[in-house]
Amino acid sequence: LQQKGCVIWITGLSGSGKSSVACALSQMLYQRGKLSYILDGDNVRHGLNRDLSFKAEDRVENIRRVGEVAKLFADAGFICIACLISPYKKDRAACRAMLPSGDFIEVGASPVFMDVPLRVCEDRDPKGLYKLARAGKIKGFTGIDDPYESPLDAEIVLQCNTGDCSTPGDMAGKVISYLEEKGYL
Ligand code: GGZ
Repeated sequence: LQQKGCVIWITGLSGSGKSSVACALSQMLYQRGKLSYILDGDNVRHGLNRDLSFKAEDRVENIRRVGEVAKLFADAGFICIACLISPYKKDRAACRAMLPSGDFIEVGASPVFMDVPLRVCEDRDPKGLYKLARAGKIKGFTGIDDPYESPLDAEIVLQCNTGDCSTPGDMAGKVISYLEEKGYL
């Protein structure tokens, strides 16, 4: 196997498009004959992390575990794509610190300015969760009554400030270019 592993960590609000970009990216890597694996918060929470809630300390543990698993995949030579809201800077930094420098690539899937992305995500509301959160039926929802700390140190920022966003494929293409530039592809 001639492949150098790394972790692509996609952070952003619910509905920001993390999973769609991860899927498009994984397909592009497959077409290039590269092994990748997606660790999606939403899926991992059904198995490995099903004991965890959305309160702050459980989010911390959720991110720590996924960081550790992502590291194992990277060690095995995979391009591991982790997509979690991962709202706290400190936890993303801890995951970054688990890997050799350069092997943790943080992708800000939502724009830097909080008020705009929230509106875009809320407009999309693919699962109706924002509506429930606004109605007080989900407590502690990221962006509504729980914080999201935008990354200031992201290697790649995929911006989507308006309803007229690039496609997940275009965004994934930017990640591919970055991986090429850095010698992972
Ligand atoms: C945020 C929540 C919450 C709360 C349920 N806050 O868009 P989705 O639905 O499919 O993805 C979200 C997912 C977030 O899980 P993560 O593991 O990525 O979160 S974290 O990194 O913060 O641990 C959302 C759904 O779970 N969801 N309740 N209160 N998102």
